[in-house]
Amino acid sequence: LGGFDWEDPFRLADQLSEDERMIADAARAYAQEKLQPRVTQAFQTEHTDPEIFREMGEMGLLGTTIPEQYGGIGAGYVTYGLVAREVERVDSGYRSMMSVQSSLVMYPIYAYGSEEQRMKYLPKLASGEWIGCFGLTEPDAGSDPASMKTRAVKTEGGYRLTGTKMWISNAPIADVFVVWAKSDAHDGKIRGFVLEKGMKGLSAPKIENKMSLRASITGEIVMDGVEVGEEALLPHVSGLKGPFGCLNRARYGISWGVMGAAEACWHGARQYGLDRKQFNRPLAQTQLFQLKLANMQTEIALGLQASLRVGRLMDEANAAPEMISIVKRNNCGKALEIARHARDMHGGNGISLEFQVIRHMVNLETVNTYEGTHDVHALILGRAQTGLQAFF
Ligand code: TGC
Ligand code: FAD
Repeated sequence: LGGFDWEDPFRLADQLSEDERMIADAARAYAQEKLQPRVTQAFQTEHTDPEIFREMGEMGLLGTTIPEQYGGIGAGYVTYGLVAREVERVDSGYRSMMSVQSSLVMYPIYAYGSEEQRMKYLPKLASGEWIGCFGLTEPDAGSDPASMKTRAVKTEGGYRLTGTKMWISNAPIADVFVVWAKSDAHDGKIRGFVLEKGMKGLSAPKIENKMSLRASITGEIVMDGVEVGEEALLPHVSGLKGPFGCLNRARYGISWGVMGAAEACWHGARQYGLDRKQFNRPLAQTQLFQLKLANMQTEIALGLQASLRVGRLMDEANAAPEMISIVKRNNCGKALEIARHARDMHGGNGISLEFQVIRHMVNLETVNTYEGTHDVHALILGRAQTGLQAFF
């Protein structure tokens, strides 16, 4: 029989390649040395430092799956997941900044864009010189993006876009906007457009006073008759499968990321229980405390194995969206539960930002909601096994 490492119960590390381990270690070192020291203040003051994109770009953490000729490092989806785990171990907001740039901006330009669009945008997005955002959600179209109101109307040289996107990560500091609109020139089908900061009629006001994901800036995208040329259209995709193709990747990354946040909470609770004595013994020596630690360890070990399996299938281009719904939904739900328990196990100290757990807890409320809520993913899975549509 082999040994048991409490931190890595199923020896996930042994299931990774040398390259995967190396990139994960580098991401961990960057996140712990450069992100961890500034996160509490960033969260407190609701400040997003655009420099973080440059730092991540330099480390090769943006668009990890994009081929080298466009500025990426041509790594696989398991590597992308491992990076998300390390960044979100510090803060879900930092992972959000990274995954929007990688999966929701670089991926659609790479997968659906023209060669000119790839060459123009991808290298600068990979280096972090340009910041990107992804506009799908609207004030009246969240879980049901098919009901979006944003329209692209054909003009002589291109299109005129009108509409408002809501809850958009990175938008107020973005240089590049991937937005989805119903296009009258394409039978009202949803099409993707790449807009640029400074275009007439385009603005991105910040949404203030979020109590969650405060280190990651969020805004609206207001398009008041934005005129673009034909070259702004993403030529190679039409319909909801365009944005969903991007969401598959981002949702998969989130499934790893939230396990990083959960690990941070678990490790914090364990250490707190070892350090703090009540009734003349460490809290960690009580049965209830150990039960909670065992539950955390079990859910995280299972969640990471599941994400690894889905990641391997993604690397073989053989994963189904429903598999991604399972890991996004379950890992987010479990991470949120773990963060709430860890907060409780820290007692009064648990509500202080100093002990980190409440920050993870409130962040995970967002992560459980965006990219398809916990319940919406249940409906996707319910439909897949009954053949019955329960959305409406
Ligand atoms: P439905 O009839 O199911 O599908 C319409 C068309 O889309 C295709 N499709 C997919 N293609 C690829 N991957 C997937 N996962 C796909 N899901 C659907 C489908 O095949 C069909 O194609 P076609 O060619 O037949 O037309 O559409 P519906 O309107 O019934 O959808 C219902 C539902 C609930 C599944 C869907 O709308 C949904 O998932 N809603 C959740 C919305 C969501 O996830 N929004 C995310 C916004 S972006 C964001 O939150 C970023 S936060 C990032 C950060 O900060 O980290
Ligand atoms: P709603 O769809 O109104 O849902 C409200 C509640 O109703 C939920 O509990 C939901 O599960 C439930 N519900 C909805 N439909 C059904 C149904 N048929 N049956 C049963 N229950 C149902 N979007 C982007 O496009 N780009 C981004 O970068 C982005 N970043 C975000 C960042 C943050 C901080 C946040 C909070 C959100 C972000 N979003 C982004 C938006 C996010 O994807 C949406 O909030 C999410 O899809 C849910 O939509 P909604 O908020 O309109 O909630």
